[in-house]
Amino acid sequence: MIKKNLLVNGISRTLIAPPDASLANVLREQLGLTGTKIGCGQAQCGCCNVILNNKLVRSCVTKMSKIPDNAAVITVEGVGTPENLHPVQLAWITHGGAQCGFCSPGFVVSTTALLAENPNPTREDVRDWFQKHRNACRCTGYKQLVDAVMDAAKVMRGEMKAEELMFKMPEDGKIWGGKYPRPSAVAKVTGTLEYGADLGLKLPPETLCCALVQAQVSHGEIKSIDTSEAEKMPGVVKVVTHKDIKGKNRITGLITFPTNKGDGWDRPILCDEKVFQFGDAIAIVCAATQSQAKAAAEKVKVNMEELPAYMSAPAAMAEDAMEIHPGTPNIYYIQKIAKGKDTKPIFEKADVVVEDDFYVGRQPHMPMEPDVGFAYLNDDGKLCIHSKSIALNLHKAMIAPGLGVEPENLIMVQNPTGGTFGYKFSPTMEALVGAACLATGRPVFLNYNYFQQMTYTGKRSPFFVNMRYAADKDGKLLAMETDWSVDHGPYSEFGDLLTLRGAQFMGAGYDIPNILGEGRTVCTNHAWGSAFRSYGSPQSEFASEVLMDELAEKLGVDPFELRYKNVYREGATTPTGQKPEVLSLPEMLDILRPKYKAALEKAKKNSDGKVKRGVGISIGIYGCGLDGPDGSQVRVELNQDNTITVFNTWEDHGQGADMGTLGTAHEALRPMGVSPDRIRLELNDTGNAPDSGPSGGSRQQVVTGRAIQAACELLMGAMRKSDGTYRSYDEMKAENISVSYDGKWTAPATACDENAQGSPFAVYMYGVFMAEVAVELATGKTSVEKMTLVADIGKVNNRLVTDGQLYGGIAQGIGLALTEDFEDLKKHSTLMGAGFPYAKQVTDDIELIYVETPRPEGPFGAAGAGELPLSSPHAAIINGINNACGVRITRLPALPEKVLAGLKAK
Ligand code: MCN
Ligand code: FES
Ligand code: FES
Repeated sequence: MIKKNLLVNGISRTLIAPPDASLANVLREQLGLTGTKIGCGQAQCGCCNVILNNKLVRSCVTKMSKIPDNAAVITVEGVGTPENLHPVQLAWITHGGAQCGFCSPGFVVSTTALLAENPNPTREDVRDWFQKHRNACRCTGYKQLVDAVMDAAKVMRGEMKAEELMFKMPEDGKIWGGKYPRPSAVAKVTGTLEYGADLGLKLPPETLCCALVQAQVSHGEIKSIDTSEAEKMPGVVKVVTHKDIKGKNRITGLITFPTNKGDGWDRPILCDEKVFQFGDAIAIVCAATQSQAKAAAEKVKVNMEELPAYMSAPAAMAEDAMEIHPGTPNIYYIQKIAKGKDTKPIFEKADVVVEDDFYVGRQPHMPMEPDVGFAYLNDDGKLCIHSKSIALNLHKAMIAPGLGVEPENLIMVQNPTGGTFGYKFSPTMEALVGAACLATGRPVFLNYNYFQQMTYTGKRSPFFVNMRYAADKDGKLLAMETDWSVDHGPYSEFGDLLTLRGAQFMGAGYDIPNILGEGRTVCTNHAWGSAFRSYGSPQSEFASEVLMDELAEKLGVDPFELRYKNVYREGATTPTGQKPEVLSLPEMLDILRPKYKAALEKAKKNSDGKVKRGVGISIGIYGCGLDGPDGSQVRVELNQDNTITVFNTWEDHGQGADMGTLGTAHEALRPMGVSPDRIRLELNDTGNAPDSGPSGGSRQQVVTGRAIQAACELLMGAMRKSDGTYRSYDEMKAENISVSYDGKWTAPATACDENAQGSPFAVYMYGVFMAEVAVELATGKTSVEKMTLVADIGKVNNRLVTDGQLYGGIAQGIGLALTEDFEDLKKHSTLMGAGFPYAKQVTDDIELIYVETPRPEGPFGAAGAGELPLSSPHAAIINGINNACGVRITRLPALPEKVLAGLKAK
């Protein structure tokens, strides 16, 4: 131990700590300053930024022994407080800089250090600073962050008053469609919002810390598990194995498709007979401290016979491949699509045919907050699990039988969450902490490190696609044929549904009268497939949007005009034979056309022997909802103080469930004139909220939005008096009228049949992406210089939120196109190794153009927003590369060496 005196936020502190303890841990655990977050723990994200003796440092790698005595430390708590916000924090709120907010304290501290050094930075200075200091944000695409820094700097230089930065309530009291800051923003930018790891530190003293014993191979048969040595280690209370689990010890994938050859009971909570992928959990050590649990986990001996690992769909589909789950074929689900006439004669006679193979890989989600959660038994003996779940009721059904708990005795709660981007549509550690809590009878806490986050959570499932288009000589699409294989990793949950997405979104946006195709879900030993934002459409639309450019090239026409000719118009149907609910694509393309022409000219003018510039277009479409009659339920209650509480499970990844709920409820209650501060939110606790379904499939604004609207209308109806005024709480009680109302809504949609025909979504999102790229001829390096998105997401609830959704999704599209991958278990297991896009990889020049076509089924005309921006921006970038230098990339990511090889081959 060493003794250090530190001046923390101006207060003198004496600290006794191990010399190798990190400053981040000491601040959080010993001083309770949990505003300093730990993301990567590896100096790659800046979530842990503090200012140490006037210098910005990453406190996760700053050892106590290296800190000079009497050093001055400033954490986010020292920058400003909720009552006394620093201009940087205020600007962050006003510009929508905090989505999940997990990166916000680090950025706020980083910006404070920047402005102390350079009070008048340019936008590029700001971006350079964030790049240099590795401040990473996965939600925002950085643009709103730079906007915030520029305004904060103005305030600090005295060129703008802080009041000018504050949100002003419009005179008509309407916040729908405006920029009202999200309710959680103040807590996020001041570091006072408590995420799972922060809450974990504040659990009662009897709480046990968990450490996992995990598979070090990708496929193997377990011969024995010896826990005897580990049990004797200091502080260990129990080593939990499959033998301690009272239920089926399986997470059910809730298979709903009758033709699925698996039964869905394929994912062990703790492995018993086999391990199916690297990192699979085999045992959980529960001990008094984290370090004791980790030390003991090292002592668990697992005798394993390694089996051949099938690390891709083609490998697992090979004739001689063994069944990964014995008794279930590796190809366990087939999805066909058949629309219109037989395509064979059409292809034979067509004027033009194009065909190509495409691959979109295993994109990692890379949220800033690694997976975390805890469990305890409440006073009623119910098991309560708090996690990052974005599918609370679904997870309850998926894990209860495996744990041996009745669903009514299981309560699921979502902690404030630092981003998921879909990986939390699958349960991760929920069943593990549940099992550990039941086995020990004590509260338990589990926090993954970033290596575990990367290697032992689900990933985007790679698609191997072959696609053909037939067209007439004028470019009218006549038919499409598709064949796709989905590498879904070892666990089946939602793999069939994802394969169906291939049928629904390949060719989406175009009126293709005749389609024939087949997709298959393949079990492999690589990372299990979980939802990732836009679920299936980035894989599907990459193929159909790049092939569209190949068709234009063969026809010798402009790819923009070829799209214009074929997009949905009156009489058109989607690939599933559905009539689109609105027809805004021609209008959207008309808006973009002059910008496209100007961009092409600019690209040509600015190309030379060293750098070639080009422009690419893509159409992006995604549905809002779960297939078919997706439903949601919400409760509203009038409180004694005449405020109104909304109860729902609109889980918040960071997208803004709080603002979504508030904005929708406020608009619904506007006839009564309730101000936003009188609407309270009780979100994401299955113990007190009805089931609003998961936050997947960009469904909540539409489906839960409609349920909020319904509940508010019921309450208002009950409160309305004959003279048009409204009853107070006391009046309601006096007249014995209920103050609590459940609103429900079910989408008027029909699930697809075995040929993928149906009307699966009542509402869709539509987008047109334009990428302006530059390719360096000597290296093959591509940079995206500008992105434009014309988006029709219906009427907008909150512009700060939707701007943030669109910017952030585009940034992930840039990553998907150029750098991101999770193929190599070693190389790709860190943020930097997996190609995480930092500030300088994401262009600062992103233009958003909204076409707000009201949706007949959306609440106040809204569609969803979350997934549109990642549906096909990568296809526009890849098309831009071809336009720039004639290299067609069909396997992502377009790393410099791939582009260079293409240039050399020409
Ligand atoms: N919204 C709006 N006006 C509209 C449509 C939406 O203001 N016309 C707002 C909503 O109020 C909500 C947000 O935009 O705050 C997204 O709404 P919606 O599209 O309905 O999506 P969900 O709320 O169901 O959120 C899920 C969606 C998905 S599926 C993923 S994955 C995702 C995403 O949103 N992951 C995210 N956005 C994310 N954003 C962040 N920061 N982090 C993630 O992990
Ligand atoms: Fe410290 Fe990521 S840089 S947590
Ligand atoms: Fe930056 Fe979520 S707001 S990571």
